Amino acid sequence: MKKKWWHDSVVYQIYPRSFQDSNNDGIGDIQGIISRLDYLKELGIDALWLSPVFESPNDDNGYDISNYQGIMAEFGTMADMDQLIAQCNARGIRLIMDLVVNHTSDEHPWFVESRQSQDNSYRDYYIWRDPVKGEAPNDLVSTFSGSAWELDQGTGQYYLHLFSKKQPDLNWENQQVRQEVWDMMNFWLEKGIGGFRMDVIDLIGKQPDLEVTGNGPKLHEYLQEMNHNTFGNYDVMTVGETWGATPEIAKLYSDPKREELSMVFQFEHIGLDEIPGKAKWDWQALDFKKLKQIFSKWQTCFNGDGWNSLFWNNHDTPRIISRWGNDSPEFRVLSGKMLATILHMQQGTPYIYQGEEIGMINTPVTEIDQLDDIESLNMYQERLEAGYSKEEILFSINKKGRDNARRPIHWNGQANGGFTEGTPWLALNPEYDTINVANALADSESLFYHYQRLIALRKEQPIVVWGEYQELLPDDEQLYVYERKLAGERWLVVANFYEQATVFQTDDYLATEIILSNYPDSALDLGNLLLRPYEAIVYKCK
Ligand code: TEU
Ligand code: CA
Repeated sequence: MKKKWWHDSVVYQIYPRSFQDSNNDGIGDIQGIISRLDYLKELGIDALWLSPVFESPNDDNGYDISNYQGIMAEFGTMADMDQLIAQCNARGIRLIMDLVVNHTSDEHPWFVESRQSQDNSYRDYYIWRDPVKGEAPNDLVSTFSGSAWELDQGTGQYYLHLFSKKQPDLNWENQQVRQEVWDMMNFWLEKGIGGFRMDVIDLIGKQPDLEVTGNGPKLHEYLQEMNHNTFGNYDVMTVGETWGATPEIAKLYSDPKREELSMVFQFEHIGLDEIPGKAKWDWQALDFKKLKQIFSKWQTCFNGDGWNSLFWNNHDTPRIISRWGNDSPEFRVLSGKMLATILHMQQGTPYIYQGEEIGMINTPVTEIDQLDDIESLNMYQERLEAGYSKEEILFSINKKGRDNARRPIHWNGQANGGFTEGTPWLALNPEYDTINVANALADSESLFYHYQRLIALRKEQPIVVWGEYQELLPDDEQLYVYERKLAGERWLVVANFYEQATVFQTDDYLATEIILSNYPDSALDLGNLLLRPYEAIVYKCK
């Protein structure tokens, strides 16, 4: 596989609304991000994935775009954006933009035109269907509750929206739509960005009349056309958000010979605490052995014909320490270091979501008006109407709601955690006085420096990027153990995923050095190793 810059890179995701406010309107913005680039440089990341900053009515906080070549006024101006790109590139940090082209906002001029009349020249930019027996054309449903079809009274037809009613799906079968997307992508590539994260890109091949949404028949044809008309002419990185990806499907996206994307986000591990066949809200405890199986499957499926992304968190998921670690004061950092170690020692491009590096945790709510996210608000109404109790619904939202990820970042222990001197658009997690960047930078044992070390190891040690992976003890209920091997060098990652102490022993490996641990005094003897709560150690072995 030809080496690319993103093979040994680490990407940091920023949700701009919640990162840093610079003008005290309580909303994060681009100048705020610029003011924090040196912090990100100190962490050691190589690329920044920026969630959407384009003009948007914010029905879905920027994932409903009304102008792809304009910057949302709350976030700043195009001059600010040009400055951010220049400031990133000056630091050797590539800027990855969020490409949201499965749908636009209903306030995008294309849709405003399209809904004017059935013979409007933009009509076919979107997916319009006649009512069937006076009802929606079929049973497709929206991720944000309810039917995926909305009746437009003006022209008497339904339009498709797999997300909110204000996010009409684009019609990718229309070559004019594809050309508009290529032109927009090239506008941003010519500005010197480092690539794209592609929002729900698995949906652009949809066949709505057949109720096919993900992995449609023309999906890869469109992606190859996109590659050849835009980013394929640049040394940039592309990552597709593909909820239904299996290893075989991931190879279709990321095999370099196919000239599509660099890699995809697969979500098999992310669904493990959901009751199979039910919604994300129907929670069950994590099946740890399944988590290991999924990691090992993805670590061993590519042989130069694809590439992994590695992530625990993003702006759609609850905070990983609360979800699968332990967010008590005693174990928050320890379990955070364990989770970071077992992910970052794997092969692939790791993604760190803002605040993950300082161990931010979930923010439980007691009332629905403490939330902002349309997905949670719509689900709340839908489940109330379906007879769920308020307690049941809030339990689900506190476990899995997206606002858990969107609380403003804690920079210090001052008012509003130094995020703003105004009123934050969304209340902060109350623990910002202890969990914050200033405290993390002042503490050599903080989670921040553990992430910094993991990022540095990926740069310094080819075994982390290219080493062969092999799992040990797959049936163990609490240990995750795997080997990385390259050119005679062998590393062993040994992690206790839980609070209960346990023992690991092997005579197949002789540890010669501890590369990294979340305890200052981990033992070297693998003949009879006691692992304390969440103890995670990386050994160099003979
Ligand atoms: O998310 C795709 C998506 O389906 C998620 O919304 C997911 O289903 C849900 O959050 C369960 O966790 C992408 C963006 O990441 C998300 O923020 C947008 O809301 C969505 O697409 C629509 O653009
Ligand atoms: Ca602001």
